[in-house]
Amino acid sequence: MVHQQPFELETYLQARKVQVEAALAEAVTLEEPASLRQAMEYSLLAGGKRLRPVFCLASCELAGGDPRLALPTACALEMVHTMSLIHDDLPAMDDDDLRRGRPTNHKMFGEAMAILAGDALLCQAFEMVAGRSSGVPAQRLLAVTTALARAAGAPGLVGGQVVDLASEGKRVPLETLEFIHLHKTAALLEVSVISGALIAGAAEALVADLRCYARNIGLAFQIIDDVLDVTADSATLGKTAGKDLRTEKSTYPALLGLEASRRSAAELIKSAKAALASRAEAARPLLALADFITNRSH
Ligand code: GRG
Repeated sequence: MVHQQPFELETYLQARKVQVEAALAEAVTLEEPASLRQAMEYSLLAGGKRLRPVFCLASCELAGGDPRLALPTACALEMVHTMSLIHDDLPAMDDDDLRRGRPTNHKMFGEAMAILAGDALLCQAFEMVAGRSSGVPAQRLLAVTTALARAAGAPGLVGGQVVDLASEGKRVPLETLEFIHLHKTAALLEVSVISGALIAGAAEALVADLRCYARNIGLAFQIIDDVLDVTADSATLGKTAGKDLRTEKSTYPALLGLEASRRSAAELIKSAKAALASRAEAARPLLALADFITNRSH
């Protein structure tokens, strides 16, 4: 009988993070204006879990592709994510002064530069996919570009953020909260998961399973984010804790309570893993990453 070695997520994550950090460090090639480059890199190279790039590389591998071909897209996903954090922290949005353990972009460089650094990162993300992904057939890059544009735009992050802002200070129904989470958070996680597979030329059935996995982990991810806002401190989170309560934001803990929120996230993770159950061996990184989402401390 062959005993399978336990999957070492910590080691896997560390190795992938090193790969992503190295690619990100070289990604911004802009020379002038130096002030813009500095503002872009300040947030892009500020650490973070790098989960979206790791999901992309892991799904590329699962689909039998070479993850090195997915690295530019992995960087693009982190650029869109970083842009959304910079803009989310602005006074006109969530108005925060702490992110990833340091002052937010607008606190360092001013509001105008923070808006522009976000804009530049968003545009460069599309350049990474369309113009810096050598060795990947153009048709696959077109599919990734389209999916990324939808996830970042009105049918994704932007739409979710609009409803989120409109819901502040109100008690919204669970369906509205789910809408916000699916658009603001799950949409980018979904494209992170499927883009690696698209780059590898995965069959439609696998992309559909990955989509189902991703929507479930995406929703669970935001529920846990809401739970951590209540239970963790600012030093651990690297951002201001307890903010949702103070700003009377509708969250899962506010609507359901902490325990029911945790149970709801656990159910979603179970469904996510079930979507990949038939691919057990090749899907080990993604299965372990699903558990990481509920067990994380920040
Ligand atoms: C301008 C196209 C455009 C979009 C901006 C501001 C905005 C629209 C959307 C806000 C999206 C947002 C900030 C969602 C929160 C997602 C979330 C849970 C972030 C935390 O992600 P982690 O925990 O952070 O992966 P790290 O720092 O580890 O990367």
